[in-house]
Amino acid sequence: MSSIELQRLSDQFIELEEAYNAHNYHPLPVVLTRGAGVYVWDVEGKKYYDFLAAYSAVNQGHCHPRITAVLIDQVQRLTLTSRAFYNDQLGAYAAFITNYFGYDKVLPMNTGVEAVETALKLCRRWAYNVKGIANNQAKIIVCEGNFHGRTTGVISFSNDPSSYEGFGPYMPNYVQIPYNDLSALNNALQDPTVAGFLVEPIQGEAGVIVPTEGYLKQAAAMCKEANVLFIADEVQTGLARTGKLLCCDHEDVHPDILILGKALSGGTLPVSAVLADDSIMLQIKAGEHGSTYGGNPLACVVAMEALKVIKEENLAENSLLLGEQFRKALRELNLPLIKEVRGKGLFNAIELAAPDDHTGWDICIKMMQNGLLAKPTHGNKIRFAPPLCITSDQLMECVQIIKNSIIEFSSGN
Ligand code: IF1
Repeated sequence: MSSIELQRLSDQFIELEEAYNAHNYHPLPVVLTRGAGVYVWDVEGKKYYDFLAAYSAVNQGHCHPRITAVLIDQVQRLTLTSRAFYNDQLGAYAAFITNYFGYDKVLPMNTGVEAVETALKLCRRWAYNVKGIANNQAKIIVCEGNFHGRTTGVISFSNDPSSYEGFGPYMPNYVQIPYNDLSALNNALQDPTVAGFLVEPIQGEAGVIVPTEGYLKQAAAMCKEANVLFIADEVQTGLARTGKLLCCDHEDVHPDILILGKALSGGTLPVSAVLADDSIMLQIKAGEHGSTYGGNPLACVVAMEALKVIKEENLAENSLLLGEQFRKALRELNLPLIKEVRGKGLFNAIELAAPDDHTGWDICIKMMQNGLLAKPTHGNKIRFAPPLCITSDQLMECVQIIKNSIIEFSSGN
């Protein structure tokens, strides 16, 4: 087919989606049809480096053979029983993941936001049953710039209008404080009706905002002192993304409630999890919380294999080492348009010295034309988060693509 015919092919897929799918996203104009490791291919046969990794849901790489193998085996045997009955995979998975992260219990859910909502319910139930806060009075501290998902409950404590505007009324009793501000946290913790502090160890959607060294450690200690639960949302920062198994591990913080999602399934199907010890987890009794697919046998086998791959392929170590290389190489480009390079492990972003909010998009279009896919966040920041199986040579090739794309953009090519 000619390049015109191929472009027409992509357009047909785009037009079909525009015609029948909700317009709740603004995707880059690329139609993907295959993925393997760090690569994805579009319908025209063009190959790209995937530097978004489905928002860190394919840390293990696209279509990891070990994960797809256990999925294919289980999907032909038993996919879903509901929790009305036991199944032969959930117990093994629960034992595996609680041991893997060092908690008494796991509550399995599906999407990240369901796990966040579950953590909030656990925190409130603990507040009433254990801390002794009066019923319906529990408050939870959250940070400005947060992103924890898109349910009406969770957007109630967002301060990003694109997340909450026009979806009210909102859930009360959330206290917003500035991120990375221990004094503000200390003040908020003086309120005896505070039950929990929900925080992203690095704020992803806000543009990979890395807090000051020691922030998480001191915040966790202050919460302990105030008998408030430290709740870490590691949906995006967890599972080796930042160069440790959990981002909290950089400061030896063990959250009271740990929230996982995304790469927990290696990008095959929605699998999330909430981990906590018995004093918290057993405050929810039979019939008081759940979901149709939570803990389904297919999710269990996939998640176990996805977790094994992370450790056996040393993805955290690779992320830590290559993240350093990536930030160093980007900084050494000395490109005027790059105002800041920040991140931890292979969870990075650049902030552009651009006054408008379309420069990020325009540069992502250039990088797409040059074979690398990334997405801007809040206009002038571009997140770079490839699968953690990327090699140093591949990473350096991507630095060249980023460099050439920014130079082409700057010179108007
Ligand atoms: C979108 C980004 C947004 C998350 C954290 C919970 C969830 C997410 C820290 C909810 C989800 C996704 C959602 C997706 C784009 C992406 C995202 F930060 F990763 F870039 F939106 F901010 N906690 N993040 O990052 O998990 O329910 O989606 O499984 O909604 O546009 P989910």
